[in-house]
Amino acid sequence: MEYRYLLLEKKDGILLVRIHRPEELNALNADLLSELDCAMAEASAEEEVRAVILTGEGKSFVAGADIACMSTMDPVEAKAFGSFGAEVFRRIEIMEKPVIAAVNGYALGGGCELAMACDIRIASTKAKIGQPETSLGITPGFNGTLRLPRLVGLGRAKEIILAGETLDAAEAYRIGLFNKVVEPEELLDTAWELASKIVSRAPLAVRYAKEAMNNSMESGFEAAMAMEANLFALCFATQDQKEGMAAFLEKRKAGFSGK
Ligand code: CO8
Repeated sequence: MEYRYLLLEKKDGILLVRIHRPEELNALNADLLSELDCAMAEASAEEEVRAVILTGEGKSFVAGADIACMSTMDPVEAKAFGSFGAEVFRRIEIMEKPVIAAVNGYALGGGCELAMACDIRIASTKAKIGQPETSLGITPGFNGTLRLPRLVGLGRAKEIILAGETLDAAEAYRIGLFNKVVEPEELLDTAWELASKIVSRAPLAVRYAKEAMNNSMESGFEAAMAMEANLFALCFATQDQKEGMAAFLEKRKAGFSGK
């Protein structure tokens, strides 16, 4: 598919998706959200893609949902737009392949929510992240009220969302919202290095581990225990489990097939 707002690059099992809507600091309108949804669905379907890195072009990762578009919405339109964005982000969160956000600049409102839907967040020292919605007279609408408390704890999430705060990269790292902060010129290399490391592991084990962790945050302890046990057992039906363990015992590097 031809994309208007996304630039895609694929190499060594990794898909780099750059959000490119420079005049609006990569603000999310419905078309951009649809393109993102489509690119992620393609990445899910393509066997050669094993990890995705999501970043923004210019000084912004994503400066939020498009305020100009939202300004004239009635409640029905707002609900449809909010639900659509939330569904797109949910599909990213639960896709079978790992997604790393390389947060290069502003990640505000919907931008923070998009970064949180990714599995891991690597940020540049120039990144700024937060949920300024209450200063616009709205609540977060792409599930920031669900994911921020899970990532940083309820007290800190309430402080950020109720006060409409924006954090610098160091503070976001301190509270666990960013996994790592690096100089801007090192951002993509760092994200790429991490993605490469993940890609070198057994793909099904990576997929099941992600599924188990997502599930553990969303279900009761006993149900999560059962899910982990099942996914763990499922690994023993794969060639990669046999190869990984044989390689260890034979003191050689494993060659995984993804089967
Ligand atoms: N939407 C639309 N346009 C935007 C947005 C945005 N979110 N952010 C920036 N822009 C535009 C500006 O209007 C400006 O356009 P123009 O050149 O035509 O005036 C251009 O981008 C450049 O922006 P600035 O001149 O403001 O650049 P600065 O470097 O001075 O400031 C900031 C950068 C701090 C990022 C500033 O642009 C800003 O505060 N932006 C808004 C950030 C924000 O509030 N984001 C949250 C939006 S609400 C949201 O995301 C809710 C998600 C859930 C929605 C559910 C729907 C129902």
